[in-house]
Formats: sequence, structure tokens, C-alpha cells
Amino acid sequence: MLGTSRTAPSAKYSAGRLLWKGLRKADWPRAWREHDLRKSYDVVIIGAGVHGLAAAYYLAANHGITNVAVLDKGYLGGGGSGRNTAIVRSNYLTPEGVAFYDRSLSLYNSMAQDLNINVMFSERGHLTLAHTDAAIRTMRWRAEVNKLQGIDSEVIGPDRIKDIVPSLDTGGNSRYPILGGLYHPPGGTIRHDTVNWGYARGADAYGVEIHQKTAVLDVLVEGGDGPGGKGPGGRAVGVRTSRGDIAAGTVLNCTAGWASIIGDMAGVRLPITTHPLQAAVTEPVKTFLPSVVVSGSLHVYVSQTDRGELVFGASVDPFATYSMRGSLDFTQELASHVLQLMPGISRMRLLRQWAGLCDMTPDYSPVMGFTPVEGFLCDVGWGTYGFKAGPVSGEQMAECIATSATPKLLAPFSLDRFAAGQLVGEKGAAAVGH
Ligand code: PYC
Repeated sequence: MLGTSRTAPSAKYSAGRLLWKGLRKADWPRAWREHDLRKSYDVVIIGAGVHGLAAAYYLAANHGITNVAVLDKGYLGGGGSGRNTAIVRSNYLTPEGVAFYDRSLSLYNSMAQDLNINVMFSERGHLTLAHTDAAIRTMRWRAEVNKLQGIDSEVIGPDRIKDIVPSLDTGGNSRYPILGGLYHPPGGTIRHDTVNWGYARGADAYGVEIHQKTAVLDVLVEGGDGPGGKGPGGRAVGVRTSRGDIAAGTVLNCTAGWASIIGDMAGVRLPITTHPLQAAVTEPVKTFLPSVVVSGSLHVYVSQTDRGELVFGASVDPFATYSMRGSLDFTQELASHVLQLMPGISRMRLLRQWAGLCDMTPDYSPVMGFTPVEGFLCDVGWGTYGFKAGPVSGEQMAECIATSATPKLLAPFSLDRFAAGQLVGEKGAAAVGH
């Protein structure tokens, strides 16, 4: 639990007082409270990850809607929000994507102040390497789309890459020579757990209730055209949980990994398949990697934490499953690919690996906003982009619920785009090839 006051969003402590409080510990209140489950809420949010917590926080902070419950079958931030590699960036491929993720980056930038918590945002730059002419072409395209939206993003050559990351082999004689890269200085990393805790504490301070270990077993829908009165034409009236039924004016699905299962409970089919994404971390070493480095062709991204560990990620596993097991295949492939880029780290030891679940949509963009079931909204389908989008998604979904209208930034990501054939293709902006 965090050790600062529950009324903390605006509270300020001097360094001396903080130290004094830290040493005494005794008067630290809990950062978020436990509650009995009530019979009814204005809004029930399923999923206490960064998206669900941010939506709850902005509902309260921006719109004064505080009769809100956030439910999670596990613990707060225990899904993708605590399992990701903490990379943030806005150098996407489509104008819609760029505008959306850029808003998220700006919320991340002011988060420490807004939530009064040290989220350790490190704006260290994000460098995507190109090993082929085709990759350079896609990067030029991305850089132009980015620049048109005012995003700092450009294609750079091997010499500049060597200046930025001296440990990379830019000699040109390797099996995957570095021909250039897309450099995005505003990208970086942020402490992911703290982001979750900051939103949780902020929402709690406004009176939002967070219910951990509370599984949603069904979404209660009346009047729909499908079996059991669910589906299109119906209206969501609440949820059945492992602790009893709750009535709700609005139900928001903010899950990752289980989004299509929750969708099915309401009779809403979502175009999602679920794949594991693995990551790994090394022992800590002296700082030598100043930027986030990505290679799409080698299916790897890597950054160095403030403690000195290297954090690696790769592509999603190529099969659909809800299992989150790590595999030896992954570590072997990861090691061989990383060493193509940085042969000098061959003696470093991997300490740990883990996996999270990614809900992949056909165009690699999310599904957000209203559904054919009135009162049942979605913020799902984030694939490997979910953590980056947490703040903006929360902000925009809160506005969507509060105003009963789709905000401009959300409009491109509606569920009906698949029927209308208006896809927002973001596969080309994935950190790695999938
Ligand atoms: O798209 O930058 C990215 C990313 C990093 C980890 C997962 N996705």
C-alpha cells in the first residue's frame, strides 16, 4: 500500500515531513479502502487495471460521478497493467492512432503532479531499428504521419544511432545490419505499478469503491434479441458477481484477456482473439542503454530500468490461449535475437520471465465506446498497446459515459467500424512483427 494520505491528489508534504512520516509509518492511512458491496451503483467497471481505474478516476475528477464500483476477479493491477514492459510512445501509423496515443503521453507527462505520486516517467526516447529497405519505407511513412500531427519523430541513420546508443553494433557487417531507425524522443518508460496505484488512490479519494477478488459471473441484460434476452436491442441493468448481484446504470468492460468472455455475457460479440505475450528481465548491471530500443524484424524490444535490469519483450505467442505460461522457446529466441543487436551482453543472466494476455483485433486497434446493448460499453481489444493508452482511454471513456456521446478521439475505434469496413490499421506501428 502507498504511504500517503487518501486525500492526497492535492496534498503537499515538505521533504522533512515526508521523511518523518516515512520513519513513523504508524499514521499512514490505506491508499484505497475495502467496502461491502452495495446493491446498486451508477457505473460498474469490470477490471481494476489501468484502464478501469483511470476511467473511474476521470468519471469522478472530471464529471463528478462518484457512485462507481470497480470490480476485479484478482487484485488491482494484476493483469496486463502490471505485466507489461512499461513503454510509452505516440509514434503510431494512422492519424487517428497518433492523436489518441499522443493525448495519453501528455497525460502521462503531467501524471506525477495530477495524481501527486512519483510515477518515475523517464522520457528517454524510443528508437525502432530498420534492417531492411521495406522497414525504412514504413518508418518514413510513420515519421511523416507523426510530423503532420506535431509529433517529434524522424528517420535517422546509423551514425546518429551509434551516438544515441553506443552499445549497438552499427558496423553494417552483422546478419541484420542496422540501416536506419525511427527515433521518437518523447517516448520512454514509466513505473507501471505506480500508475495503477496512483489512479486507484485518486479514485478512492473521490469515493469510488474498488472491489478486488470480486469476479463478474454474468452481465444482466433485459429486452435483447438474443438468447435469454441478451444481445442487440437489450439494455444492461447490472452484473452478477461472486459476491452477489449489483444493479448498474452503466456497465463498462475494461478487461484485457477476458474481454470477449465478458462481451459474450452481455450478448455482444467482439472480434478478438487472445494471445499470450511474454517478457523477461536480466540481472542488474551498470547503466549503458539510454533509450528504448526496438527491432521489428528481430521481434524484440529492450529498455534498462532505473535499477539496471534489462527488460525485454517480443511478439505475442502465435497461438490463441488463456494460459500465461512462459516457455523455453521464447527465451532461446529472445537471447539469439538480442545478441544479434548487442553481442556485448552475452554473459548477462536472465532472472525472470512472465506473460500477460493480449486481446488482438483484426486491425490492431481497440474497440471503444457504445455497443448494441444499451448501457454496456467497452474499452477492450488493446493487443500489445494497452498500457500506453490507459490514461487517455480512461479520460475518454469517462466523457463518453458522462455525456452519453462519443468523444472525437474515440470515434474511430467504435465496434461498428468492422461492419462498415473502416478499419484503423495499426499493425505497422507494432513494436515488433506479429
Ligand atoms: O507497442 O511499444 C509497443 C509495445 C511495447 C511492449 C508491447 N508493445
